[in-house]
Amino acid sequence: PDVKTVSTKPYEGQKPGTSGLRKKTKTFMQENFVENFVQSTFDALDGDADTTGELLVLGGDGRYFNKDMTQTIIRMAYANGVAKVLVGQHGLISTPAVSHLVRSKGAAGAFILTASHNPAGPNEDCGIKYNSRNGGPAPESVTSAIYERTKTISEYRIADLPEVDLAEIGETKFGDSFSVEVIDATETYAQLMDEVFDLGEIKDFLSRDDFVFTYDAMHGVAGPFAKRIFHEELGVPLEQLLNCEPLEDFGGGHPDPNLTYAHDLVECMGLDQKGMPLKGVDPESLPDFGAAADGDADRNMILGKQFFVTPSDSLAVIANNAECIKYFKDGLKTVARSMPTSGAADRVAEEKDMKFFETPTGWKYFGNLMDAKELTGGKKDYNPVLCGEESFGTGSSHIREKDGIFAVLCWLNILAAKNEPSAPLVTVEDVVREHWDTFGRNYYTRYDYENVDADLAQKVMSRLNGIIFMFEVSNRAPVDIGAGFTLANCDEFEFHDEVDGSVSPHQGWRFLMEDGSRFVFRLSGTGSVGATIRLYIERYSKDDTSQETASALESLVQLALDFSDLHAITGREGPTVIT
Ligand code: VG1
Ligand code: CO
Repeated sequence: PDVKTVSTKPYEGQKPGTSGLRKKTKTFMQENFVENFVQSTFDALDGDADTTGELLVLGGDGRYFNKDMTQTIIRMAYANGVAKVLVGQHGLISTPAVSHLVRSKGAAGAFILTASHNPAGPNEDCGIKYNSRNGGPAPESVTSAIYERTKTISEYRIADLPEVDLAEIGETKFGDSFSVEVIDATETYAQLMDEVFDLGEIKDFLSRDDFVFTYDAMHGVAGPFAKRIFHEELGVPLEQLLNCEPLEDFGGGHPDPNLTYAHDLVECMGLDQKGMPLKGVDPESLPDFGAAADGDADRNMILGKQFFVTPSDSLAVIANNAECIKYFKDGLKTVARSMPTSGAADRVAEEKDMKFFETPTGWKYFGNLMDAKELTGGKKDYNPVLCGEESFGTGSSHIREKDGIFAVLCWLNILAAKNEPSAPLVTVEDVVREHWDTFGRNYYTRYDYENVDADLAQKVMSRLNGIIFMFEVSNRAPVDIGAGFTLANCDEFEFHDEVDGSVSPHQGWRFLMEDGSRFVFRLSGTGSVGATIRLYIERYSKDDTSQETASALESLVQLALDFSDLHAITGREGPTVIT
């Protein structure tokens, strides 16, 4: 096939955010927009990251415009000297499965076509993310190099390849030195899950007649993976697996597994959108376990019968019960969470003498820990790491991305271990309440203010900077700020990576109280329009663990709003979404 060089002009704003480049689909559909970003990526990858003569993995969440981007990237991969592209059937591969394929097939890297939890379609979002040789999101050094390149790009290379039939499994050669193989990605992922979990034990547990499991794939890429694992491997009837047909617009939905956007599942589990039990439903008629995924299947939401598990609690419970899971059977020794995630896991780590790390938001920071020799002690035996984020992300060192189905299997495995065949069912709620009884409870909520005018968001942040400055000049003396809270510390979170020495400043404004309560503000790095302000609120109680979250946090929320003057500055009356 002929390779041609096409001249182009830079687009502004091709800066990868928390998890790749995300923009409106219409922006992606502009002439050369995708080509510019892909060529800039190939250009930026040098040294060990160079893809020449190597294997590249290519997959996505099945959203609108992905098929076109898939063909474009294949043609550009050829033109840039890649030896082979491994692509998912219909272009579909979940983010965790891409991560595993890169690692297990020895690929140089991967392009993942997803805007994750953002809606899809001509008027919604698209995304491209590059993952490195370790299977994880490219580190900041690489994403910055890509961005720098997008600012000066003047040409890209593309080959005249015929369209690859993405429906047909198999390998097609083009010329002597390039091929494209279309694969069913559920196969290797199912093998991985079989290595990580005792699927037989989970299957036995699922066959109990007093336990009903349901899963909502929200029309994202999780569907085929859910069918493969939960139905084929574990025997869950297909009618209990909801929305498992990937659709280009996710059925018009917002594929974000939280109480607001996964409303069908939430209602089916007998909950309202605050995570409180719906009145007037017969609990007997409800499933015992419900879970949902986001568009690219790396997020998870865990629900019991009329019971919502916060992602932060989920991480802590898994950490505390890790030895039930085959992959952690030799003992889990390292736990990490993102900064805004609640401190529930910290208590488990402390109690069980595990190493503990706090990283900025986004999965790329966990990869370094997982690959660090210091953590593995340089030994052959791998020291597994469990990681989590408050944003419905849970995962471990079995791959280098968060993994929605992995989290669900962790829970099922824990329940399998805690239940005796003929004894009454130990439920999700029982497990969490027992956890709170032992460790206390970190009440937690997140308020999102989406699509705020960027200048107004900046005003809020300036105000927060002002408060932090005042605190500094008063020699960081603790201040009584009302409602029984004393401000003990406030700062902008700056991450110093112990592994590679890199520093990531400006990772969120933290206000820490003397009693361990806190509120945190951050600007989202995954939105496609305006600014999204996130407000994270947490309060710990050792003994009082049975309050409603909203009332337990009411005064702290009010303090955070007063501090930031968020509503007056932005003209909002409340958040767009509460999780
Ligand atoms: C959000 C979440 C973050 C997560 C990221 C990618 O980022 O807060 O925890 O890692 O999305 O998740 P931000 O910058 O918008 O807060 V995914 O599943 O969208 O790739
Ligand atoms: Co995602």
